[in-house]
Amino acid sequence: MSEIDLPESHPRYQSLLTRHRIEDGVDRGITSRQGLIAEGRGEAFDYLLGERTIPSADDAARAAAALLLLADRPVLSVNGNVAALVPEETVDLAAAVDADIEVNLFNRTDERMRAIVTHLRERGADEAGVAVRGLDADARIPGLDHERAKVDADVVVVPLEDGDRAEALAAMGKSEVVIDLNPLSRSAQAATVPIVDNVLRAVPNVADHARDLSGASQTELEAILRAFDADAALEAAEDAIRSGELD
Ligand code: PTJ
Repeated sequence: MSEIDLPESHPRYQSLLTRHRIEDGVDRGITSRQGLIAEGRGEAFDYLLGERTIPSADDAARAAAALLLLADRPVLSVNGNVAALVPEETVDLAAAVDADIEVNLFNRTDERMRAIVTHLRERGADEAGVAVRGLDADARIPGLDHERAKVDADVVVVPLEDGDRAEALAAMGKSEVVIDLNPLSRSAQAATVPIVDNVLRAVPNVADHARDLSGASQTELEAILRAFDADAALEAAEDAIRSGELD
């Protein structure tokens, strides 16, 4: 049994766990009400994908790990949905690739910023020595009229992001890893490495690949990245969704 009182073997386990975490996130002032809607949209895509990591998404997760290990200043961006769904996993990924975490909210309020920073610190960031930033935002992403924290990184992981921000980051010349269940979203299309998968599976998967690649040379990491084709990965995901090969 687990936090939702269902065995992991239950066919709706992952979906019910996700809903529970998002609801709880709203109750705790971490997730926005729009986050509930975003979750519903994500669930529909995940259902069509068969709630599994398709091979092209696993390749993308490996390429993302290589990109993060090659980065000088990697940053993992966290919003209200990510904080609710994968707090420990995000801290673990940050520790695996030596990244900072930065809280960036679409619907920014100081209360929610503080709640998320505290939540991540309590969920292992302080213990792992992972910096959680965002409260001291000074530089803004140009071209966005809503308030967003600074991004002074060379590689940014943006899970579940809205398209404006992903496009603005791409225009700034950042390398972006986007985790989004919708291969047609502007975020996924703007990404250097789009991972079409649920954050619940993708974040730990990237961390596993990073640990696996920790001894790889720069040349090997660059070769993994060169072999990755973002357009082909998006097409493979769209095919999987449209052909709907459900078990
Ligand atoms: O906490 P805030 O204020 O920063 O707000 C966060 C949300 C997610 C509400 C905000 O960024 C937003 O409105 O996003 P969108 O435009 O609804 O886009 C969310 C994208 O994430 C959609 O393409 C969904 O398919 C996708 N998505 C939803 N749940 C998941 C997901 N992708 C991966 N894993 C999920 N669990």
